[in-house]
Amino acid sequence: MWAPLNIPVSPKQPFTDYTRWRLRDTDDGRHIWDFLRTEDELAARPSSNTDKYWVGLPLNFPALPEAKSPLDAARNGYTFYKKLQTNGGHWVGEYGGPMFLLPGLVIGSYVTGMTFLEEERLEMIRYLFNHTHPDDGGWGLHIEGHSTVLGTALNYVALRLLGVPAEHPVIVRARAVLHKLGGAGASASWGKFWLSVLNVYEWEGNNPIPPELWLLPKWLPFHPSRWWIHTRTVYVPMSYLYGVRFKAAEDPLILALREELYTQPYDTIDWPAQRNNCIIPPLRHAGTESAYELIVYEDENTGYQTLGPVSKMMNLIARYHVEGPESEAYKRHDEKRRDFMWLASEGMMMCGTNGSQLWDIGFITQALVETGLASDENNKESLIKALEWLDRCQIRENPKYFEVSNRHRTKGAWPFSTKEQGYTVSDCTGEGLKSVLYLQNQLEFTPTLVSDDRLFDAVDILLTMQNRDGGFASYELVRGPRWLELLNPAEVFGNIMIEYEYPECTTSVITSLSIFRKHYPNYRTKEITETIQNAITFLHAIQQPEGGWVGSWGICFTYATMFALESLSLVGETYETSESARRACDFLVSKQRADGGWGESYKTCEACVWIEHENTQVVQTSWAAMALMYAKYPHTEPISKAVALVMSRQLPDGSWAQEAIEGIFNKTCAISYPNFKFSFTIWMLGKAQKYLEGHH
Ligand code: LAN
Repeated sequence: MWAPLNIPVSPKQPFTDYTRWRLRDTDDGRHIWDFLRTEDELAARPSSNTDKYWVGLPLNFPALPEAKSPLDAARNGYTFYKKLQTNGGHWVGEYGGPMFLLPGLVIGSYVTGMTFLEEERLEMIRYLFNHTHPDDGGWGLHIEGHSTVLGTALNYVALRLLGVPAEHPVIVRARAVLHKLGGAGASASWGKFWLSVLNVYEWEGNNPIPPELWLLPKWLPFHPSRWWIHTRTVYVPMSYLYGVRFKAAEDPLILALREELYTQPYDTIDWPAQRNNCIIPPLRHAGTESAYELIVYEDENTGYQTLGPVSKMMNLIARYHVEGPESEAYKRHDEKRRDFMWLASEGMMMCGTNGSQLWDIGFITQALVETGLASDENNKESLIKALEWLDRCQIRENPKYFEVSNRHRTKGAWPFSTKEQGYTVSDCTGEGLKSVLYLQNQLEFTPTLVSDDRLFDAVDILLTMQNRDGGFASYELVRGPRWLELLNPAEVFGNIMIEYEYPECTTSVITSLSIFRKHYPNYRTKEITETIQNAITFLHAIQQPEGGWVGSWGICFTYATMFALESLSLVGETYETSESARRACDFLVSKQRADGGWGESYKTCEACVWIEHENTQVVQTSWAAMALMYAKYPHTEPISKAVALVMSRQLPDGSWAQEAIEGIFNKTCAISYPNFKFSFTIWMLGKAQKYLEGHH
């Protein structure tokens, strides 16, 4: 058990001194929050705008001259946003939203004997207090979701492990919800898994997670190497920990939790009868061995952060189980937990990845070049710094174990967050490539840092990622059959068993290759042309009859339709020339609200039909207006109304306030992209200036 803490009841005020938190600024873009204890440390590290902004301390920037035009407003927006750029050149940002990640961090740390700073514990507690559902005091799958057993059981446990007593009012209220919902035994399978690791739920109550699958021949259509990379990367350590039946040592807190989590005494629970393991022990041993091998490869290839936050904590437990707390692996894992921990105004959370660095720098740099703001004298230095960061972020080699660990190549790719994380993502490579082309080839004052050969590497890798019907998936080619989805064991997520082709990934490849070929018309010309054509065919095929495209990673129609119309425009399809573009514009215009903006709920992503949000959103309004402009929509009114709405919500210092959550994954889980409220507003406003001038 960790040392006792004094826990205030109301989470409205910080539990720690917020003026002492600093975000470490590393060249490679790692995000680590340090708490400074001594006066010497404070003197050595004065707090930056970035520190203050992200924890919600006042910046007190002066009001900017009132914007008279969309471009003025865009410029004001960047005047603000530029002050948040790090010395390393990228922008930091919160990447929270999911409510099933922090419990993994806490449970994994607890069972392996890792600790947290007292301040980290206090702020994690505060974050969970602040995100109880206002109606009942439980927790859901993500911060805007209704209470579920999974969310409530796991976050309840996290709070108790962090040191909140069973009688604390937040805990009492949460326990009542948990019992009302049926107790922890009714949790989705991932919850049962974590509770088993903690030894407050019996392994017999889990469906089998056999590591032996790894021993099957790879040609089998359901072999785990064919699953979506996130699912299989989580499955590796899960099957290992299931295979060895990992259990934390009993202690008084664990014994207490066993009584708190269920509606009946622990001993009287009828755990589903121990299943007949049809697989004999030597095979189990071989299965766990090969799972362990994959765990080690994954750790070494990602600097011990792994592909994502779920596998991160499971790999850590497996390494502890085999190598113990004195090992190098243990130390490296311990340290890397902090890359996922993020401090916000409402406390400390665990993020969906170690950040969204590449993604954010990609959009803002393209926005600045397209709007012309890049050439403002006082923005030049900022753009050079951004290019330097993009240069450092490109992955230059294939990973060490990429064949044995079933990975796609990486040489030439850009990742979603940092180079160290090291995974190829199709659209991150597309956006990285575009940004570099914009900054290096379209501006006069920037140095050439990324050589032609390295740009060709990026193109080469994109060309390896097209699927037969022309679409692009996220990290790899689609490797498995669709029916595998029937075996999806995670009840709370949809479409996670295999890769799927996504509109966003496909459009990013279309746009980046189209822009690339303008600058390098002789490189792999024929293949690039064919790739673009096939991707466009795919894009047409997945357009909804009503005219929109369903987004998979952003909410929702406005997001994907913007990218789709950008892609179509690059091959000459616009409102005047293409039925498809026309249908898309008409669809979007039909959803514009009387106030000039757009607003769609995250629920749209699961329903695949438009569901209105209660409020108009500046980010979605920007996406919709950009979509119309890409398609050269002939009537200016919807666009000028959108501009007016976005300008009316701009604050005197040039920024915009945070509105509803922007992103989504696996159909159901919302995730934050707080930097979108800068990149897409600025981009749209600057673009609108040119568009509206062109129509006068
Ligand atoms: C992400 C974040 C980025 C996102 C985009 C680049 C935006 C997208 O266009 C392609 C897919 C990708 C890379 C993506 C995939 C799934 C991720 C990694 C996430 C949504 C962030 C968190 C999520 C991950 C699966 C969370 C852990 C949960 C599990 C179900 C394992």
